[in-house]
Amino acid sequence: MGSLNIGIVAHVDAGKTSLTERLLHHTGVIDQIGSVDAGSTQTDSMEMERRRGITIRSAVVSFTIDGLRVNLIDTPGHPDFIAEVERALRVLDGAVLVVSCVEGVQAQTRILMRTLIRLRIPVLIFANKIDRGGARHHELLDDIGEKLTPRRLAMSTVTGPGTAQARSVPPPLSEGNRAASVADLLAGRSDAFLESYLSDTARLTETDYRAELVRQVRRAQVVPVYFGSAVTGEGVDELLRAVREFLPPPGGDPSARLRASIFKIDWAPGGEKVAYARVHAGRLTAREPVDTYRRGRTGEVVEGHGRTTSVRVFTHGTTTHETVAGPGDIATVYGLTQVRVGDQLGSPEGLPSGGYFAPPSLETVVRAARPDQNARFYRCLLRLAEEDPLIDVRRDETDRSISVALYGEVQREVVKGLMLDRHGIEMVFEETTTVYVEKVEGTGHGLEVIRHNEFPATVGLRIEPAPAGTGVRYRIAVEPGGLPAAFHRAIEETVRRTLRQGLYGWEVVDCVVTLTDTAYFSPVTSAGDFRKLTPLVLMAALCTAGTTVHEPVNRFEVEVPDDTVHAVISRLAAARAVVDRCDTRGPVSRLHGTIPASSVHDIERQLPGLSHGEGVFVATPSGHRRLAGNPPTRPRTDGNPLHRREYLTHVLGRG
Ligand SMILES: Nc1nc2c(ncn2[C@@H]2O[C@H](COP(=O)(O)OP(=O)(O)OP(=O)(O)O)[C@@H](O)[C@H]2O)c(=O)[nH]1
Ligand SMILES: [Mg+2]
Repeated sequence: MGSLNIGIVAHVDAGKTSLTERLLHHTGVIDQIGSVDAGSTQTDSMEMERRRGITIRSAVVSFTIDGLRVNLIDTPGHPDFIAEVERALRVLDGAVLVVSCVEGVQAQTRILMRTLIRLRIPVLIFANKIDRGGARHHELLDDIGEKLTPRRLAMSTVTGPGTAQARSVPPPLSEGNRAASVADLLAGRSDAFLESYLSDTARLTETDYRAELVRQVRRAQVVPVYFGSAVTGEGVDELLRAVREFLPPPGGDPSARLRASIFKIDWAPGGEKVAYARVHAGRLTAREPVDTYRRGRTGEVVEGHGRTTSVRVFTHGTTTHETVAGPGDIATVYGLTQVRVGDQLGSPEGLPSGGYFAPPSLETVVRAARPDQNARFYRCLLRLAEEDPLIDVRRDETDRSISVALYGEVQREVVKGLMLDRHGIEMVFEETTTVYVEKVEGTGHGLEVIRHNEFPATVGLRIEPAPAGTGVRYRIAVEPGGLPAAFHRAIEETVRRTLRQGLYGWEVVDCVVTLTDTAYFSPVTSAGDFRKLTPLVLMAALCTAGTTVHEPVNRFEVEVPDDTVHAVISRLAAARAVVDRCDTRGPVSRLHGTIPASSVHDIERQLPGLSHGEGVFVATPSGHRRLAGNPPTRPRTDGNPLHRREYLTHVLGRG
């Protein structure tokens, strides 16, 4: 039996976990519907999730619709856990995006939709909470059309919105006035459909409309919108039918080389590591050796080896059974003690090289409250990083201080809670610093020629700026055959590693580095010579190009009562936020703008006091902006003297 893997994604509190519970009930997996508020759902199973009533880690459950097994991943909505969503997105065949009919399209929803569109993942929208006071129907459709995608199609109308009796009614596609607007939408992406529509409208049947709609949804060209309620169950059967009909069942060749990605790490009650893998191709079997692949810190592929002891696939809810996992399956894999989230099994092909969302922008020095626990504390943090690599645990070379990168306050509390619950370690957070980045200002060249430097090698590099969000791109402008592949690899890896710390100690992003000159002596020169020479050349190039320091910023939306809007605006201005839009709807105003990531927490803390406790503030990472004034230097570096400006200026004499 093949499986379909779907994810439920949305802004925090939109109702993802409640909807998951409903889907499990409607497909006969559970008899009793659990509730988020009572901490009794299938997918919010971590102690801390139940306590807080929010989802922290993605969870997998499965059910069957008409003979098709569906694995469903319930994801967290809080922006601090966006990395969890990203991991899920890498293994999905389709997504259900939940939007609340009461709150409307929220900031996080927009970011998620943008990413789903970019990844061409087919999407169904579930417009939830039609039973709740203030639920809107037509306005929400307009909102979705304006903020998420103009290519959306309402699959139901609502009667009695905002009451427990609210019903969602699916009208046919091909009848009355609706036929023309549906045809108009579909014809926009299909000349064949346009032609049949224009030549003989009357001959097109409901089946023709549906078949074309299925094609376009599967190609991520149209997004159907279903109205309903995760609490009353209204619209849930219709959504299940849509999952079966509109989302593409996965393909994949079972006889091909194994390729599977690990998107979640968990621990069995006995402490054994459990890796959740989605198989893309080939077969994953118990008691077999497997090769593992991951990206190292500098983007290089790191290979490892392990042996599975057990492979289980989901059958019913959260239960699994031992079997061979094939393409499309999500399996829990035991025995691979070295793997972590983001690794691939079997093949390095398609190994991701960058994230879909911005990485954390705050870095905090941490320690165990009891100094005698510090060594164990570091090991436990590394173990946590296997589940969540973006926390990026680092230990400073010189003062041995440990730091972690975090998205925000809620994640910080969760990390603290996990350390205490799992390992009995009380964790102390010291100063939090912003993680800045450096961008290249102009074009710079560096060249060290063989016989004129202390290594038997020539390296020439050019560095130049590139558009925001493109990371570090590396190009070769020399005859590739002129240098052994191992030397090329050594140069590229060293370029990437060197750029982790620029002239001010921050990571250098958005640039293109081009290899312009090479030479070596055979058989004297080694890859090690290139590894030692490359940083000198690159840092010299960087010095001539110059860099500027940029701070991470968030897009924010804040909703406040009208009479408090002036106070809120002036507080935002003091926090160096830039407000670029202000909409007033009834008694509330909604402000939109950009704010330094470092100010987000202060605003969150101050808002209740400024807005009679009624303000709602949502911020999501959104790139960087140039810092005015004197650029700050990174306080903790990896100890490499090349990363200190003084060294470059005085020792190399090239600053
Ligand atoms: N009235 C009503 N309340 C709902 C509905 N769906 C969810 N809720 C309530 O909304 C709150 C949030 O629901 P969750 O299911 O935890 O939302 P979530 O999207 O999983 O939240 P996170 O995982 O933390 O992002 C809970 O109090 C639910 O009871 C609905 O259809 N109608
Ligand atoms: Mg949830």
